[in-house]
Amino acid sequence: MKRALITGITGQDGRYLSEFLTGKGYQVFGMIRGQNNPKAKLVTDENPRLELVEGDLRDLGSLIAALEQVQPDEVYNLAAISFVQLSFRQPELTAEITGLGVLRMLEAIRVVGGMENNPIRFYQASSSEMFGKVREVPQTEATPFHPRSPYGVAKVFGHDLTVNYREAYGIHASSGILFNHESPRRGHEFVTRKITSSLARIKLGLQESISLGNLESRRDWGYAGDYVEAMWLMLQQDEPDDYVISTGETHSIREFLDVAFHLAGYDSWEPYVTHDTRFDRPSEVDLLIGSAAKAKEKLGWEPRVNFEGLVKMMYEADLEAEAREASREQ
Ligand code: NDP
Ligand code: GDR
Repeated sequence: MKRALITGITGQDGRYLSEFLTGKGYQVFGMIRGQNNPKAKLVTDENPRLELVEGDLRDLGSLIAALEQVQPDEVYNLAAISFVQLSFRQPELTAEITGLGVLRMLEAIRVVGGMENNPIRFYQASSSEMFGKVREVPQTEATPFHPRSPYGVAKVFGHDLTVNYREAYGIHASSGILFNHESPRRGHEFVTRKITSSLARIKLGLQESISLGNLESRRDWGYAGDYVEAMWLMLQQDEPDDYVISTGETHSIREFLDVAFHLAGYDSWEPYVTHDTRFDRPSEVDLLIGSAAKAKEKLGWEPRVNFEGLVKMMYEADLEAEAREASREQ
């Protein structure tokens, strides 16, 4: 039975990946931080075969201890400060966790696995935010980076380091350059989930409007359940490498609103959306659209859920959850 360690187990991707790997027959360990983390119960209720180990990306000793305890075949490093807007307010913490955290995990693997023929395979959660002010359209593995936030800068550091540890120490380290991926498990701070959960509440008469920032930026949005399979596929290859994972379609926030409000039976979203400058960013990523041609060719990976299917899945899940919550409160 293969053994996998996932950091960021309580996040959107950690939850899907743990279920995916358990389904493949893995023994899965999730790294959990803090004392009495309330999300521990959520993830073990969801996946009763998941085991938890303590650790924090800010603490090298805790990473070494986790690796010694788990003895993993594969490590998926998903933990991060992942909210771009927060990274402008807490840039040092973002660099510490999203950037230096990768260094600590790679060092832990180097130390625990030994320098030569290190058997631990490593996945780094890199991001399309690294492309930032995009140098070409669509973005591929060869597109130069121009990050536009402290988060993007920290991810470039983690990505470059992953490549360096592969080249310097022969570690089977791969970097997945994943474009935005969403789901009913997406955090409420991200724009897609903020829209679908607010819309569900508007539909149920529990809320009047949504305050948003920039509606013009364009993202290549896929479904998280599809994307975790790509992470696993990367670690099954003989050679480690970097792969863009995306749908190849781009949509603005306005288009997301169009589809969501139409699904909910509204002619227009405009009466329900207000602009709040607090959600604008000091520098923005205007356009993202990826080419996953390499992943298709080498990994045989393709997304299954399209944009409309994704919006529908998220809105319907939120409508059900909000209705359940409202009836419980009555
Ligand atoms: P989430 O924000 O949902 O999850 C982040 C996870 O990181 C949480 O489990 C959190 O744990 C954990 N974490 C934060 N700080 C630490 C720390 N100091 N030590 C250990 N764990 C910590 O992210 P997603 O699941 O959406 O994304 C997973 C990864 O993929 C992230 O690295 C993200 O940057 C990257 N990514 C995501 C994309 C997306 O569209 N979702 C696209 C491209 C890249 P806790 O619950 O304790 O706070
Ligand atoms: P992003 O996702 O920054 O692409 O990072 P987010 O959903 O936060 O923003 C997408 C776009 O929507 C605009 N926007 C708003 N965003 C939020 N969060 N809240 C608002 O009210 C709002 N109004 C407009 C933003 O300005 C932006 O242009 C996500 C994260 O998961 C990263 O960790 C990951 O690396 C990238 O996707 C790929």
